[in-house]
Amino acid sequence: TWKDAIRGPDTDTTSITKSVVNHVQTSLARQAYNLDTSGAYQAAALSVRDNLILNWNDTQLQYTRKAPKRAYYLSLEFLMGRTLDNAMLNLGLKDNYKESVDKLGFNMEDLLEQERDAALGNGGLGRLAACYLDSSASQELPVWGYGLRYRYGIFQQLISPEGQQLEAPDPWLEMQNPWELPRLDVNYEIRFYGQAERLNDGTPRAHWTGGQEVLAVAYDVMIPGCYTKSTNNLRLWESKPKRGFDLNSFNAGNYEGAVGESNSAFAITSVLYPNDQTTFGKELRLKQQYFWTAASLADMIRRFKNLGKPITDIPDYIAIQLNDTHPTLVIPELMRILVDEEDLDWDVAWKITTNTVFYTNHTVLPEALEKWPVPLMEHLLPRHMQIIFDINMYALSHFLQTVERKFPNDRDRLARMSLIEEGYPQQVRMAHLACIGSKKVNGVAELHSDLVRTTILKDFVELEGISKFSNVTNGITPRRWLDQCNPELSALISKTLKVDKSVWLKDLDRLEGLLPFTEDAAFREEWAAVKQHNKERLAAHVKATLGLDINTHAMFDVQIKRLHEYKRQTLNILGVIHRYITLKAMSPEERKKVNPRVVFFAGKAAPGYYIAKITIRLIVNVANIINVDPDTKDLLSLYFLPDYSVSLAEILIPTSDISQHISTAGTEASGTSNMKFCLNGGLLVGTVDGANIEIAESVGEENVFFFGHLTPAVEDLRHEHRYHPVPLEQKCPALARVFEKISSGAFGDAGVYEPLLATIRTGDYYLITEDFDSYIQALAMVDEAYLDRTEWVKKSIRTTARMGKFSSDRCIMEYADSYWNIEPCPVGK
Ligand code: 26Y
Repeated sequence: TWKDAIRGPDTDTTSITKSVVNHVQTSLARQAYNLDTSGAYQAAALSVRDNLILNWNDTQLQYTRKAPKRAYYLSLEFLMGRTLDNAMLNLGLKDNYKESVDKLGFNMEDLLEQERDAALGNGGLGRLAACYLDSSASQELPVWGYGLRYRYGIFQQLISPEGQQLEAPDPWLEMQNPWELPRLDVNYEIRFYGQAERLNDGTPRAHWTGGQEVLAVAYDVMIPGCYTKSTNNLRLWESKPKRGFDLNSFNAGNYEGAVGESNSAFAITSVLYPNDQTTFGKELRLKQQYFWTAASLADMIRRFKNLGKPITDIPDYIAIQLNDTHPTLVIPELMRILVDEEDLDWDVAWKITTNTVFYTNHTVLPEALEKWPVPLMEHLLPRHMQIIFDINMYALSHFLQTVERKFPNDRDRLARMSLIEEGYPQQVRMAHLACIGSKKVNGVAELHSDLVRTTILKDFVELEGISKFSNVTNGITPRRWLDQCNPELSALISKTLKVDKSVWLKDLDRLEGLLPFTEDAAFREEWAAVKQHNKERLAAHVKATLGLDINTHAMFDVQIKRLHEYKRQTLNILGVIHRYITLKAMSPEERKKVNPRVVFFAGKAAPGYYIAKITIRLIVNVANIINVDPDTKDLLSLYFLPDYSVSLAEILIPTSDISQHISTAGTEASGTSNMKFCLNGGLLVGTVDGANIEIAESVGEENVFFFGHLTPAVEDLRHEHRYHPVPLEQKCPALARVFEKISSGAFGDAGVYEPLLATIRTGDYYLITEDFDSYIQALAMVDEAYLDRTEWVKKSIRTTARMGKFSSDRCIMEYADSYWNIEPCPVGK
């Protein structure tokens, strides 16, 4: 069985207890009799880690022996969350560890709470990368992740009593981190600045010299597959100075100069940029991008060279997946290595590059498309700037001929397609570079991939053909997002299907076997009881951490994601106020018929995102008023849970009756939390956007609450708002009443919210006024559907049962087969 295959000989409870105690006494150098919870966590983690290390070694040895083609997933963000629970579950050792920890006088739940989240990401893109690593290892595929080891992850969010978001640093490495292995011997020198001189000897070569050199040092994070020995690697780079500091300057009395250079090396990997989908042309960010892509590529090429194959074989052994444009510099960097260092012809180098690299786009929002000023790029990376200009000439002159043939006299088209956007300053368009440098380009849901093909990369589709541009709809790992976060539901599913979870967690379509049980009243009761327990688990957590009492007999309505205008948390909070006004106007008799509702928000705002921060303020202040209003508090309450994280999501998601995914149509590329909620039996309230559409196709449209305008209408509506504005009172009287309430000072100083309200009154780019009425209607339909609790539970079961498509195992298989062309490389076969 898989158990024998992946476990070492010493995984019975007695041996585990020994191993934990041994780690207490040796690794931690502590006495077993006065151990605190934190020490117990550390020791248990080190003991679990021993298993991972053995599997990791075997896996990597196998890769070296078999030399399969490998895929490398380059992402500036990996939102891993906690590791201990996930590792024990994937190893199938959780019960044993629980028993041992019990014997030692500790509670496993308390131990798990000791671990800090590894929060090296902002949101969806970073968490997707983490799910993909889990699925790659679980399917025994030779895939490594490459990222940065930020000393500070995403900031900690504090909410002041007035509702202001405050940011505190996230020193996640303060306690020792048992999940990483420092590889101080694996390091590369990375150059910045300096001079690039073309040789002009008939070759395209140049010499890049001078400038600053820093060291990239590897830290390896083990990625255990589920119920397999396969354990992959996530290699994170840390920056440090090439050598301590400049002793000459120091001796000459230039102390600051001596230390300055060394500090600037450490600075590169000091902190994750907390901007999600809003670009900031900051030099340090570009430095991060180059530092990471150059170190990762050097590492891949060193490994490739060990195979002793000709350099032109690179595409047969390496596939590089770009998680958005952030790692696009691998394209010019690979060209630099091939041309300047390997002395290849430009054409040959370009062919190798464009057969090795793949690009996933995650957004069509203009403000999230990366552009770097040419002067900055020239200064920091002079050789790469030359290469980008050369690619532009080379690719575009090829294009030029085709374009001229296909679209004679179309000068605009060339300007639109250029890698360089004209202006002061000129800017490098990273999405264009990623596109022409890649073998394939994909979006992350059907609608989004269509938008990529018809809007931002339209010209490239017309030139290169549609087959290069395709879709891989996102997915989530059912290990973390069902088995780990909702153990009761997982157990109920196994019991009902009469199938061990080791089977259905890796073949999620099996959930369809639940469908016949919708007619089984006893099963429905168990299903509902699990949801109830999960609500109580959250309520206990909120009581313990925030001291608040939550009504667990209400409907739970959840919106948790980064704060962003396009995601429209504003629509939700304005809807809550509308509900409050409606309740206040009711008679006590009428109120008795209303089903109680608890609304949860959580999410971080980028520190410089003013409107998003006002939205948080409004939510908190509305909560402060309505949660104490004796007329309504039992029927409607509202919570903004601070410091949203992967761990908080794991407690919140299993509680939801409904969750909200209400972006303006055409703006949310996919969304992935929508999948997490539905997998846990929460129904979806949403717009016809991103993966919501495919979720509805799978679970049945009768089981989702859709509202709002469709994508094709959005452009025209925006145009109308700009050129033929209609006063709010006329356009949407219900919303006008909500605005009046806010402006009356009902939720504190009205002036505070004015800039937020103004974005809606004038312009309304995200179409709040257009969708408000149908949004309120959708919520009314939710209320109505909830009255028939039997039917509601059936909807919940059907939803879970039909979510098989959204396992990230399916996504990774698609990438492996249709993009990377890699195969499983299981240990010991
Ligand atoms: C350029 C920089 C400021 C930047 C930083 C972070 C740009 C974008 C991002 C993050 C983007 C992101 O998280 N996109 C999300 O990717 C998810 C996974 O594909 C999608 O589900 C989600 O719809 C999309 O918004």
